[in-house]
Amino acid sequence: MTETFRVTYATLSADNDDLHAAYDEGIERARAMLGGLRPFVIGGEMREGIAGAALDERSPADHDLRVANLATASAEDVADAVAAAHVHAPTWAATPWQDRAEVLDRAADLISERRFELSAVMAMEVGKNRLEALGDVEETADLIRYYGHQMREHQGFAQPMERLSPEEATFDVMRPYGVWAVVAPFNFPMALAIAPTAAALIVGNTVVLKPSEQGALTSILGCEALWDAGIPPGALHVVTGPGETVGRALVQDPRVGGITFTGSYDVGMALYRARAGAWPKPVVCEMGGKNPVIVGEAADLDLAVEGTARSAFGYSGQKCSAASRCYVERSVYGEFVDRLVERADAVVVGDPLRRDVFMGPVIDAAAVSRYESAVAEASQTGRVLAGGRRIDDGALERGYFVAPTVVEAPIDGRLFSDELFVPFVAVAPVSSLDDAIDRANASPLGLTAGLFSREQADIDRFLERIDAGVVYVNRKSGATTGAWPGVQPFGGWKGSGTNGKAGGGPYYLQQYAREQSRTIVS
Ligand code: UN1
Repeated sequence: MTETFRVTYATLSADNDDLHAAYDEGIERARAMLGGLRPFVIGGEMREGIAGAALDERSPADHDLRVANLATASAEDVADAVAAAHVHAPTWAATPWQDRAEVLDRAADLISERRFELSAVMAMEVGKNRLEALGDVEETADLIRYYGHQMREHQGFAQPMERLSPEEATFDVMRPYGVWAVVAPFNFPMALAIAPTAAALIVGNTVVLKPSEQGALTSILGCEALWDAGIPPGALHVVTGPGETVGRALVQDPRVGGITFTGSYDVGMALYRARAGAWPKPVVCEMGGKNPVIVGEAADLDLAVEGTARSAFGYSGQKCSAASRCYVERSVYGEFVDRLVERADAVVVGDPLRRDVFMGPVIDAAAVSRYESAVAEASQTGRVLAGGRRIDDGALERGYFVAPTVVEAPIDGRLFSDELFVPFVAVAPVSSLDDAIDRANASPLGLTAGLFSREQADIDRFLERIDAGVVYVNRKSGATTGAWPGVQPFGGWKGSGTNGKAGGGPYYLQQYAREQSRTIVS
């Protein structure tokens, strides 16, 4: 039954007729939400932004499918959103935390209830397959539930402290910053837009969200669930438009107390460097990944091949957590590579709404050219072993489809160091596990990493030495991808994140509030 079958990123397959029948109905409801003018929302008021500047947003799977005519906010609109959030901040902060948590619990339930239409919209808007889109929606609901659970476990982050004399009463409380800006990416247009928004809200900040223009409809529908659940219109505002104008105006506004940004290393680092206005501002950044898979000679190759393929090609390699480089001990290299190539060739690519499709399109023409230039480089400097071409047969001609690709390339070259964000994995042999770990750690990024080995000594060595925030050993459902709230906290080390604290983990919410120690002498 659909009510009891829950899709997570660890779901390997779901040949569940009820689930797919419910999804098919969700697609019909989703279609009715597409195509129209999509205003942004400030203080509950719909705004159409700059006249004549709406973005004609098309599906990456089919250019003939109009997702939305997306309004573009002006600098004044952004300033209005921040002002409205600023005015409402004291009221929301004064709302008891139990009430805030209750509203957000309700929002999580609404998101779960709407999961089929939300994920169908997402599939059409960003090209994610059925299970991955359902996973994104359910992850959002579970992230929100987890943050509610954290608030309750910490009693709203307020606790009595020791006292130095009998006359003094002392407390430690976590207080919100005021207005929090959330700048979200296209690839998890629910989880990475709505969950940080919920985290900021639950601790008492008001929020201005700027979704990606390539995932905005999904993000706005997520906001609707929050408003419908009872988040006051003054507490949550959403503005749409390009990062260079709308995003920049938002993060530079001095009334914004803190920022969450998920996206590229370059933008995240620029934001982090520029973050301080008159005083330092917290910035919660989750940036890129160049996530390694290490296959040891004692690996179970069934697990290694499946786990690598799922993480390299899941959502067309467009996850910060995607596996994009493989270091394989020489004795098993030939067999591993042959089997990975066979597995890549078997991936079903096509319309992400189809039940049997594993891999949809990449997001846009820029992603196709990144893919093509990586393939060209691999053919010059190494060998393309699987894929390496655009797929444009029949209806796929109307979308950005490329084949899952495995290449052998120079181990010190660009294909082993640059994040490409396409379904492309580079493989190379190594002489030892330590060599593999050294190479894995040489990247300035450190988000996720995977090891396949049945040797306990290898596992211990990997866990002791690897510089990454999310690590997996022998995981068939994803060598480097598929973290779930409350199960695998998700955050990066080094250039992959700013604070060393992870989403869906026990230390996440504290980033959204500042400590106040209170001493009251009687
Ligand atoms: C991202 O791509 O930015 O572990 C996040 C995963 C997902 C998160 C990916 N939960 O694959």
